[in-house]
Amino acid sequence: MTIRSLAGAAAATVMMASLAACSDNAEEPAASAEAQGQNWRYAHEEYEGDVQDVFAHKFKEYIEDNSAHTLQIHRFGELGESDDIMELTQAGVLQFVNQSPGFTGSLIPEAQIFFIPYLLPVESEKVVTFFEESKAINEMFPKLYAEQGLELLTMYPEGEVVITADEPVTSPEGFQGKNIRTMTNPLLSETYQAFGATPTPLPWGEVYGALQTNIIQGQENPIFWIQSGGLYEVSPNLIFTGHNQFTTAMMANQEFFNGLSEEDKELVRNATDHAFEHIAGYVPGLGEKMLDKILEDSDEVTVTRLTKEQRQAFRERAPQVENRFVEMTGESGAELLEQFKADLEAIENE
Ligand code: 6CS
Repeated sequence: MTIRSLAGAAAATVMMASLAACSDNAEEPAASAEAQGQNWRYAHEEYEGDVQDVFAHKFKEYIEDNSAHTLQIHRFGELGESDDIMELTQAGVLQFVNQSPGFTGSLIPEAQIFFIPYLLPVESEKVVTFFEESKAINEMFPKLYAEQGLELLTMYPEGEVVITADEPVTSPEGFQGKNIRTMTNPLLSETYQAFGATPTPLPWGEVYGALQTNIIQGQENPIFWIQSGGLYEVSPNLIFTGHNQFTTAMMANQEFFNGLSEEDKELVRNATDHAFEHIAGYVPGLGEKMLDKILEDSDEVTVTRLTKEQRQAFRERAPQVENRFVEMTGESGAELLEQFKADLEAIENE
């Protein structure tokens, strides 16, 4: 553990104790608490104005405009890393959490389905329809999250995933010998191994420093995050491989959710729909806008869009990752994958 992550963990522990002390009002009689409104806590993984923050504020807006409840939003770093905010939610200290499957994959192996390359389309509009209509997302995933004490409220896209590296890479051979940072789930490591690189799982807080000190030579993320986190400053070669969409998920502590009145459950579901609809219009085109900002800001940045032939060399390596997904998740993963593909086909045919 680095000094930085130790400090983060210590801060999260202190925060956890003080949040637990603040949640004493949970013992108030339900009727009076509801009339007065409760203060709910919601943590996400990003910075001010980023996609998860926009989602959280739309959710808050709906809750506060339509009830006496208030919502306190905690951004990245306030309560530690992504794993810390998940732990706090499972412990009931936080009521809501936005955690990406990139980190949930170690808790719910099936969530790694989002890391089979070339499975999800990269076009935002298509992907939004997929998240709205998919049975795998809306019917199968909630059961898997429930097994971990979580009420899955929604999953939504954040944009096409782009690789950044220390040089413009156009083939799996070009990734040889490069440590590419991945979020901490085993299947994403399989993807980068298949792509010719040396996968290096790291929590978010360590990525910028690891690029700056050349411990890693690249990473993957949507463009808005490459801009907002300043990753282009330390990893200036942007490579569009078309291999994925960044997916994230928003959920509640299930015990908390089940204890809500029917009216409040409806409020939470409506607030989720309100936020999702906003994001559905916000994310398409965001990558292009943020790319313009990056290019305005830096003379060093290069943009490589792989040709169809160049992509094919990466695409050919996807089946081995898919096979590993099924090996890791067994029957449950195989059923999910079948439904996922059927849902995608239905969107293609619309
Ligand atoms: O790469 C990461 O770890 C982060 N990427 C995004 C787009 N959101 C949160 C996550 O922690």
